[in-house]
Amino acid sequence: MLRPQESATRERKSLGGLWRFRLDPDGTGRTQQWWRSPLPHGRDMPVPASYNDIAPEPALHDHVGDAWYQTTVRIPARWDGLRIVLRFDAATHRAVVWLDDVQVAEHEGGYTPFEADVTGHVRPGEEARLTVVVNNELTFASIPPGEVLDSAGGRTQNYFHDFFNYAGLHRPVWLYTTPVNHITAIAVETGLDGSVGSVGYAISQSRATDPYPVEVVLRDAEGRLVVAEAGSRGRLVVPGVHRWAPGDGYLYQLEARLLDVDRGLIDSYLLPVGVRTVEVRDARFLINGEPFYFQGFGKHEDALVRGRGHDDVLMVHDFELMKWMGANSFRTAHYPYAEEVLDYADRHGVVVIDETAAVGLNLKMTISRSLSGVQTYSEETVGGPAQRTHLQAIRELIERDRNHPSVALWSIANEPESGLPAARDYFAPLFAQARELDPTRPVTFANVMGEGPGRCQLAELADVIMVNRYYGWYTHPGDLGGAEAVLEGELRQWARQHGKPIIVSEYGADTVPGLHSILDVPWSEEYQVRYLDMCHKVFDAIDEVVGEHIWNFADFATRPAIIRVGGNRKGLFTRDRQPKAAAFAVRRRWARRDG
Ligand code: BDP
Repeated sequence: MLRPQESATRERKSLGGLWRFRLDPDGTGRTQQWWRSPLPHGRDMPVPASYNDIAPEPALHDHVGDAWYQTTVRIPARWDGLRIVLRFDAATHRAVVWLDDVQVAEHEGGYTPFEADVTGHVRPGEEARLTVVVNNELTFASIPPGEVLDSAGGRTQNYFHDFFNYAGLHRPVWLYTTPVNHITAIAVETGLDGSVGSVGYAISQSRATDPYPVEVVLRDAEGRLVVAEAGSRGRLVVPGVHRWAPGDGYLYQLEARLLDVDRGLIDSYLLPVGVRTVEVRDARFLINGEPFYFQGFGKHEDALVRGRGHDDVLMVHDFELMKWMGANSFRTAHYPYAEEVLDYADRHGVVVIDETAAVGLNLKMTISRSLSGVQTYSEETVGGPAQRTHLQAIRELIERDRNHPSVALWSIANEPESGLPAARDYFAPLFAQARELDPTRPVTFANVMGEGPGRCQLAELADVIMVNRYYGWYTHPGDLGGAEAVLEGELRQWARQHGKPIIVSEYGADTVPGLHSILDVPWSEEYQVRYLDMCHKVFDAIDEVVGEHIWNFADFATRPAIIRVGGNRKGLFTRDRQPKAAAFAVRRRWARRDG
């Protein structure tokens, strides 16, 4: 699905702003057909943003169920004769959309876009009522999974992951145009042969029979023509290529053009292209044939007030802080991030591990009474319905992000229970699908503590061993010597058994800024520094370790838990982006590694 853009033949209009909003805890809106008239008792709600923290109301913060959004859209008269599309960059976790009285879209999954051709439902020069119902319930058919419970206090949402279940219209909403005959998809695949680069491309168009001629033009970053070819599939050759590389986000611009001999240009779409290769060879992760060491963070889309709402201001600030730290990469824990984030990573040469929202496929981790003793994988829990949603999530992630040079590795899940044979049955088709959709990138998942090298049934399916480890925090608190021995022993065992590159995708210690101790006292700033030093000493001793992603870039909101004090505090930055002592210590390490 191509993103809306301004080009010679396309226009877009943001629908961001204040929408009318109403919670619907009893689910009456669907039966009473609230989309048919102005939302009764609607209040103002900003889009994009999570709705949860906008007002100081427990009912809003902890809402479980449907929430309704409504706005009025005006269609410019000049759009007459064009194809008009309505697009949501995300609606968490599912949505149904109406224009006036007609349902135009429905989508499952909270972090990937969906759209509807609404040309037949609007009239240029007039306005229409746009209504969306967003539902935030997590069940065993959703990704991530969860269960809705009826408790004395009402309906509550239980889930098996740490971060708070923010919901709403988190990302931009667009109305955009394309010509009636238009380009529908572009896929590129880049290669290198010495100093010669190549850009394989495939362009699809709406007119399948008797298609229009296609022309593809590649320009360099200064806008100079590099090469042009005719045909909907082919390979552009780029002698003396300027590679996309970590720290050097050099982008060419590919223009796909649909042409007609009589009418000239029919449609044009512009796609930034970074020419680079990614490969796993033996125990190395190679970018452009050279070993790459991941240093950076697991992150979250998380901020005060706006929750998971996308915001360019915070995005640029976070990238600047990562640059200040000397980070060269991050993981989109634990869901696909806004596309603006990947664009930024492309332009700045930051490497991304791109993850689906499949987090918490692990009932061993639950404290829910209704699920104690219940198996993770079964027809009642993580089974066929979850697997179908998960396959769709992987498909939508790869279709959305495959053209981003920053994306180097797909992560199809975080910390699933992986020691059971049933895990292999559940995951084997998912790995197969990811590889079939994108043969150019390695595929992995984040392994959880306790499902180590002797037990894990999925490591064999992964190209890279990616592990989240908390020795010195969840085990061995205050005993960094003991933690070091176990961490080193385990990583060496992974290396011996699999001979694959290892990325430590999470390690960290909760820290309250201002708490100090000379002793090894968990939660103190000094303990976070010493804990990270201990981990780094181990990583540096093991050749197969090709990456370290600290958990987390910044403190973030979680569900209520007695192990959380005002959220998860493992950030090197506080939630309002102030550095803790460890930020300075790690910055010194990463500066040394670079030099
Ligand atoms: C890991 C999870 C991550 C948590 C982290 C923690 O992958 O989402 O936030 O632990 O406990 O298990 O801090």
